[in-house]
Amino acid sequence: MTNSNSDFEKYLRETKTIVEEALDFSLGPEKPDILRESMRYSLLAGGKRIRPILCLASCSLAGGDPKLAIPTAVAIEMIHTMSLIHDDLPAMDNDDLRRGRPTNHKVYGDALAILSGDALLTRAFEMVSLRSPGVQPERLIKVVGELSLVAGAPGLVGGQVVDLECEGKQVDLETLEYIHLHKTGALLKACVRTGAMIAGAEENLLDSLTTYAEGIGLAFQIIDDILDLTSSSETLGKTAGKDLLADKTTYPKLLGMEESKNRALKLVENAKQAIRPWGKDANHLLSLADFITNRDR
Ligand code: GRG
Repeated sequence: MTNSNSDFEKYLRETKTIVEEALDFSLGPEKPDILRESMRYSLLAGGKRIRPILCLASCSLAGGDPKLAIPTAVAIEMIHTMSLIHDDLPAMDNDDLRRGRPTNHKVYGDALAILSGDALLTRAFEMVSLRSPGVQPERLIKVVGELSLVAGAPGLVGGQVVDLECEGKQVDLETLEYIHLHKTGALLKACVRTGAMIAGAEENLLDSLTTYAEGIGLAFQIIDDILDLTSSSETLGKTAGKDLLADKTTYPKLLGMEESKNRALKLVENAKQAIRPWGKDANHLLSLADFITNRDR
């Protein structure tokens, strides 16, 4: 038996509330005040919170208490928010709108935006290593290791560099997938792997979650490319139509709209297949995979 829609919507709503409260609580002692304000401006700006929810759902699937994974879920949202702040900077993607409001550097200036991103990134590691009561230190070390790989050259930074290098060039499908598996997929993979690590998951589950995350990661990005073409800035909360303006290579550009949609559906189906052996314990992750392809923002 899979989740009914209303069960899943309830789960999503309740888990999002838990995440929002934990995020609000996570930033306190930062000084000076302007730094705290800038960090909070971006961290508490809304967003779907899909990454922390994936982390908590994965901890549950692995038989853990999701409460113990909350600091890790917060850490992941901090890393994600940092990457959005830096991505929006004039030296990167140069955007004015994020999560329905002016980007961090538009409000606080480039220097503070860079520093707030830096502070969120380091705070993320503090959340896991110093603010995760009740979790065995060996598990926390694994989580720190996973997050450090994902944030650095083997993950977000590496993907971003290849993306910047490809600007204005023709890009083939293999390079496009390299960029997205690193820029977007790596952090999604860390969400489910770290959630399971907090629960002390065995390698076979971590492997299946990795396969699941690689599928939803690429599907997530295909849908992102489609929404950039078909949705409005108002709905997305970020500038729509940017890929076309910047002449970026996207899935719809390389494969066409129909083929892109089919590819996303196939990727999500494969992703779901990887975790089906965990039966009804996998229900939330199965529904989250569908949520990624059905989303409108
Ligand atoms: C400095 C360690 C370090 C890394 C920064 C800037 C950068 C390297 C990487 C860019 C990563 C990036 C912005 C990828 C795009 C990922 C993506 C699809 C974001 C949108 O995610 P949603 O739709 O956004 O989940 P919300 O707002 O809902 O959270």
